[in-house]
Order: sequence, then structure tokens, then C-alpha cells
Amino acid sequence: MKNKIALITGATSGIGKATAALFAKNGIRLILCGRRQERLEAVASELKKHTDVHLLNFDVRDKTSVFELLQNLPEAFSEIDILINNAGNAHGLDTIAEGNLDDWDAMLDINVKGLLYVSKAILPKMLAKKSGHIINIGSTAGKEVYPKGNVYCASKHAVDAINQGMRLDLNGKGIKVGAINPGLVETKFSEVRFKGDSDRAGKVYQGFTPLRPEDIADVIWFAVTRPPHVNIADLTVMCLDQASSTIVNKV
Ligand code: NDP
Ligand code: 8X3
Repeated sequence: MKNKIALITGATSGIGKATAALFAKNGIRLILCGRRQERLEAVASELKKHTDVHLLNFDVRDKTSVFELLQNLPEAFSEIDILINNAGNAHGLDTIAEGNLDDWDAMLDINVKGLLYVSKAILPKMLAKKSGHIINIGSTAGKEVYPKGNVYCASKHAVDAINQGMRLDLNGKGIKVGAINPGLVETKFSEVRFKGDSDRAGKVYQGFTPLRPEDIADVIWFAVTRPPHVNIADLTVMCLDQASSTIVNKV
């Protein structure tokens, strides 16, 4: 795996950041993406002790930037072996009648269309060299629907469908495609969902031991280190106390 190149979207926080750290320790060269330049630089300054890091500051919704930046990578980072489609979030938790249109646009534009733009920009080179590995970060919310989760769940069901579609498209082309679907992971996810209300966000993870972002990074690492003939197609990970989106054993 040493010297392979991985591009991770959403590397400034949570699952993406933990994956970047684990990849760096294992000598994988990194292209880290996110919207917050100062966070990208803070993550990179730590990881540069272990590996080469190239930073890309873009919003996955901005298709012009996505294609321009990813089609003009510096030579040393131009041959991407692994793409981790991780950038995403929930915005709001409301019934459809009460839902906020900007929240819906954000979730569908980031979680679904952003993932498509980045994948389309990366694929030509993977196709040309007949190798590569794409991991799509889905969710248990892409496997079931929970009350008031409507549009976020729809976005993650779309990721599930895109993951299956990509695998069909790329069958026989030497490119692995798989989804990792986490349950509750304690990150900034709920703080973003509840628009900075950290008290409300903290309660989501109280009374049980949720997954940590490092747990998902370990699973991603497992997926990318399988032998060439093995593809982890679709894998759901929950903490011990979670049985489904709505059944969590809280004390
Ligand atoms: P965090 O909020 O901690 O991290 C989200 C990351 O996505 C940040 O690095 C953020 O970077 C990036 N991001 C968000 N919007 C954009 C955008 N428009 N353009 C570029 N980057 C963006 O959340 P998680 O680590 O929990 O979330 C990562 C993924 O895991 C998401 O796809 C989420 O849906 C999924 N997931 C999370 C679960 C959880 O319980 N936490 C469970 C299941 C799945 P920046 O703000 O700098 O742009
Ligand atoms: C994140 C998990 O259950 O908060 O995708 O939607 S959940």
C-alpha cells in the first residue's frame, strides 16, 4: 500500500480526518479535500510527518472547481489509486411539511451530486490504467428510513444505488467499488445537522458508546488492504448498542 495515492473528500473532520491519519501512518500519499482551508492545513501539518500531502480546497457542489482541480492535479499526485467519497452531512431533522428547502438542497447537492462529480472527475484515469478503488461512505440511513430523516435518508439511499450502479458500470474494468455504511459515529455530524446546537448534538451520543471515527477508518483500511481479487462491496457497521436507526440501547 505504501506510496499509493488516496483522495479523501471531507478530510477536515470526523471519518475523513481519521481515515487520512490512518492512511498517512501506513505511507499512503494523500490528496485531502474540504472547504475549510485552515482545517486542511492543520490536518496536513500533522500528517506531513508521515507522508506527502496535497490539499484541495473546494466545495463538492461546485462542479466547475471539482473538474478543474481534479483534472489538473500536480504530476506527483495525478495517478489516484483510492477515492474515498466521504464528504457529506445531514442538515436538519424535520417532517417534510416542516422541512427547510435549503437543507434539502444541501443534502442532495452535497451527498449525492457532489459524490457523482468527484467520481466522474477521477474515473477516466482509473479506467485508462484499469485499476483503482472507490469507497463510497453511505450510512445505515441508506438502508432504512427513520422518522424525520426523510431527505437525508433519501440522499444516502441514493449513495447506495450509485454504489451499486458504479459497480455494474465498472465490472470488468479492474476498478473496485464498495460502500461502507456506518451507524451512529460521534463526529461533528450532529452539530452540523442541528446548525451548531452542540447540546442537542451531544445528546445524540449520550447513554451508550457510539462508534468513533477511528472505528470506521479501521474498516476502510480493511477494505483497501484486501487482496486484488477481493472487493468489499457493501458493509454496514454499528456499535454494540445500536440495532437499527431507531433502536439504540441507552442507559
Ligand atoms: P463531519 O461533519 O465530522 O465531517 C464532514 C466532512 O465533510 C467535513 O470534513 C466537511 O469538510 C466535509 N464536507 C461537508 N460538506 C462539504 C462540501 N459541500 N464540500 C466539501 N466537503 C464537505 O461528519 P462525519 O465525519 O460524520 O461525516 C462523514 C461522512 O460520513 C458523511 O458522508 C456522513 O453522511 C457519513 N456518515 C456519518 C455518520 C455519523 O453518525 N457521523 C454515520 C453514517 C454516515 P468542510 O466543512 O471543511 O468542507
Ligand atoms: C448518520 C447516521 O442515524 O444519524 O448517517 O442518520 S444517522
